[in-house]
Amino acid sequence: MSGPTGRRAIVRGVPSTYEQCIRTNKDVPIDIDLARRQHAAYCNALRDAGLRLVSIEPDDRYPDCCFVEDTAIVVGERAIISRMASESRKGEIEGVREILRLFKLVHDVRPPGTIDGGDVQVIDNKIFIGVSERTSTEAIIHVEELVSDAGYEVVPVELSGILHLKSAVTYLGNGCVVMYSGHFDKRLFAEYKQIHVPKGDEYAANCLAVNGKVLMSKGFPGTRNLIKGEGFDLMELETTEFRKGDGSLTCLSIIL
Ligand code: CIR
Repeated sequence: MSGPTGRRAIVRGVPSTYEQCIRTNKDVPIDIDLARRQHAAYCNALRDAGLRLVSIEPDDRYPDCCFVEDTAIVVGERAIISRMASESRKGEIEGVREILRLFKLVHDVRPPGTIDGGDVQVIDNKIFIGVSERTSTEAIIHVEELVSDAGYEVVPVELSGILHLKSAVTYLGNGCVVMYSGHFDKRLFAEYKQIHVPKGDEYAANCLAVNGKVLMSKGFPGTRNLIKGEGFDLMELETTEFRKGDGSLTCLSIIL
């Protein structure tokens, strides 16, 4: 099996202000204790996948801070700190920068570009980046400048009607992506085997693959069977409280 690998995962716990995070449906109550238990189970799954965890304390000033993926993009030996478009999330990067400096060569996205890590899907030497409400073409051009000398090719993906690229497509390894179409040009992923999630399972397209394991959200048997059918070693996790915050599995970590 060949696929994404990592030694460490940066994670950030659930702040007590989490219910005030940016979300589509503000009327649904969030159970913070349950969110914390789901986060703890996620951390255990990452450990089971062989990752050493680097935990950052949650910061109540930033209700979205558990969605640490958005704060940085890690490509090889470089870490690119996001310039986040969301005003309430901008301060999240400081705690993450300190940690990344210990392990990577750190760069900042230059203004006026904006980017969220959730828009970035690395597959081998290709970096697919969603052009979204959060991620601009200026930022994509800058990322390209920073990584092209290391042999990476950047592929912009125009998005419509979804938050992030990885809300709709993620890489599983072995040349397989899982996705739901309709929000981007799926021909950009023509070289990969495409697993299309059944209708109603859109949320399940966000899977986290690392070190030969695939973490997926519980409650989507159709998608689970399709992924299992390709021979992947699956771990299913409850993510109900993160879904209410418009987040999912990849959003909760940065893999190094
Ligand atoms: C936000 O809207 O920024 C958060 N409530 C959700 C971020 C999810 N992150 C991700 O998909 N990478």
